Amino acid sequence: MRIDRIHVYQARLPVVDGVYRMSHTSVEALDSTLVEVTTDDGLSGWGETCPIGPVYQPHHALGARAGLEEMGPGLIGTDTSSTRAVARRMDGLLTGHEYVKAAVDIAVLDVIGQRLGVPVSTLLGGAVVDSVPSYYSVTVGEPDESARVAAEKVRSGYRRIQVKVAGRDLAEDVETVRKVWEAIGHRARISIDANRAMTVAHALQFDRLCAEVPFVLEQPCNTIEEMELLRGRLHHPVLLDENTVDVNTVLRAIGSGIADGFSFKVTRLGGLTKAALARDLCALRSLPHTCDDAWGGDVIAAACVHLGATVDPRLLEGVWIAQEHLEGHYDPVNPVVVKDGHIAVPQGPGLGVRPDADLLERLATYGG
Ligand code: 0XW
Ligand code: MG
Repeated sequence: MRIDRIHVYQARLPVVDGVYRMSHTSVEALDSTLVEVTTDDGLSGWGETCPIGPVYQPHHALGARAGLEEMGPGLIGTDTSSTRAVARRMDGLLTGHEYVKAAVDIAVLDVIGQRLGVPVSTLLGGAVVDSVPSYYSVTVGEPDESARVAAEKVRSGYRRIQVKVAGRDLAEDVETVRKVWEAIGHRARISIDANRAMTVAHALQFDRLCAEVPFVLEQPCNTIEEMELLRGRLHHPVLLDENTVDVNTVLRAIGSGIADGFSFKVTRLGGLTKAALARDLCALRSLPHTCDDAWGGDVIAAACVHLGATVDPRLLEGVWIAQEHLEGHYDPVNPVVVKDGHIAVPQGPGLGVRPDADLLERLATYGG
């Protein structure tokens, strides 16, 4: 039951449907890091961490690999019967860098699930659904085009549309929001995501100019202090995304009431074990949230879906995965896909997906 080897792999993931534009940064290809943790009882489990470039949040692909290099040798011999014990071991080897530790946490849960013959969702408290709603993210674009894409995605089954704004003229953002609303109306819920690019003054103006459109405003400003300044001054509910840098910050945000919900990233919070804690804190205050990650393939997608399946459906804003922007799968046999705006919870023990290692580039091995 002890870790005897850790393999680190890289996957290059081009964005197949064009550039994915956000207020601060655009991405054309992603660099994903996968870990395969093998144990001395003959099992192996997979984890993944894929920052969406080096600018979205203080995570980057090279940092993920450096963190694994720092911890890898010291993790050999660690007992995998408890994710909390593995977390303590990782904290003894490297402070912080939750997005790196997340990949190991997910891989260890995959191992435990296989050992016990249960899906990861069972280890996280138990699935309450067998498929989770996803949402579509419309990148920063020209107003008519954003409205066209939003309408098309609603027709295909999505019941939540996220629209990226900011980093350009306020007037164009306002026009985009109005056109999306005209195009989809109440057929889907709308999130407007500024990805940290608005000043407080800009967010207040934007909020007033779009007062007639029902949406949640996601991470308008850069810092949590700026977000605090918005409290009580907006027509629209507010979600925190990039500011939720760890579970402690989520706890603080819930305690101070600065957000009406969250856009969680599993790797940013430190993996599934910690994201499940954030889920439970949200449940105590009836706060809605997503179960996403920044980017990545089947492994992180499966992890997000397992977590999403354990959330009270009333509080689940959706599970975003990158699949619609990717070509191919690490696991061509049991790929994680969005169908009619929903994602089936993977069956089988552990994560329920198994990458074909031949499709990945092996970068390093620790142990053995
Ligand atoms: C829609 N996402 C989950 C995908 C990109 O990583 C950005 C992100 C977000 O909500 O900011
Ligand atoms: Mg966001």
